[in-house]
Amino acid sequence: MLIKSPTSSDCKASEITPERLYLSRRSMLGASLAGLALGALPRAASAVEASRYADVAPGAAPAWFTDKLAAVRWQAVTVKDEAITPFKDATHYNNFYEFGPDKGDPAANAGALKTEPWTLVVDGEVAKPGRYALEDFVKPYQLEERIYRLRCVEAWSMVIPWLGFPLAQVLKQVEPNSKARYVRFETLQDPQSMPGQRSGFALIDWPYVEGLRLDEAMHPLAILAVGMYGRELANQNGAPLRLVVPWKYGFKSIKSIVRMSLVAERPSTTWESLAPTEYGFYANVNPMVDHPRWSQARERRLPSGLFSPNVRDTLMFNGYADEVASLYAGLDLRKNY
Ligand SMILES: Nc1nc2c(c(=O)[nH]1)N[C@H]1C(S)=C(S)[C@@H](COP(=O)(O)O)O[C@H]1N2
Ligand SMILES: [Mo]
Repeated sequence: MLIKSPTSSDCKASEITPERLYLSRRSMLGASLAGLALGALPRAASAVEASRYADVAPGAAPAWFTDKLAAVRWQAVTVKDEAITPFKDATHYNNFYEFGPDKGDPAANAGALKTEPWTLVVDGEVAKPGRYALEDFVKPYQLEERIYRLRCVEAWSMVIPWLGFPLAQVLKQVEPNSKARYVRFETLQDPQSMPGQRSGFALIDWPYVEGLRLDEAMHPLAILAVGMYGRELANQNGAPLRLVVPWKYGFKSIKSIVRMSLVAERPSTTWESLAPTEYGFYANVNPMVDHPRWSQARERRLPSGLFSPNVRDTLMFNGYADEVASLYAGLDLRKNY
């Protein structure tokens, strides 16, 4: 398939999937259709844009998740005057290359991902490294609902109500030492359940890796999410644990994390190492710095169709400039894209 380049001032080329340019297209073997992995829907959520929260009944959630739901801080952070993206769009228009290159592939294939049991390793330059069962890892933290914009580098966006807790709380707990300057995150590697990790997509050096500077990781807006729309994360959205960094392009928000390492050197990350002139380590949302092949000035807010386009201006740091701009004082954002 040819990848079209959009003209600079609109986002009409809704078919562009630029991150895929580096991947060969092969038909998916072993793809299986499966339902969503969903948790219990809390009553509290029904007061908030109820119709957009879910259009399918939740499945049975594990006990640890149901317990956590009882004490959620709803709408701890919200987006004013911007509608939440319908659940259906947020769970059926995804990038999760482990499950295939097309937007519908994650929903179709991620049912095979086994999220229970799940083990998370925290290691590297910390006083308290650990290997946790997921339910033990999340035990100390209160879940907050964070309604954030998500802006993909491909110029589409959503507004998603996540359930998670600040990454900073975890970092404080594990006590980074004086050598720790970055956090490196790694996604599960399991070619058995992840068809994208089998031979057809050899260009990505699995597992998917992302990273943040330690001060970015400590920022209160950076969260680890275990849920969305008042329920468990759907597999295609990165169950059972993912990063959400709302002021950065979506590819920084790594899914289905199995390892977090505090490191001294800036980690080599998946998209940056595939195409360093197109995808930087920082990847801060910036309408003034275009991608080499398209403008970043505007975005398509989902749902957005050919006949009902929903295009809006992209905001500096995705609308979180007041909160995060100081992290980048003195940094040339044109060079450090
Ligand atoms: N492991 C992994 N994490 C990933 C990706 C991926 O392919 N693999 N895609 C990223 C990209 S490009 C985006 S835009 C977001 C999409 O998150 P969503 O599907 O929950 O909206 O996930 C990010 N996290
Ligand atoms: Mo993305």
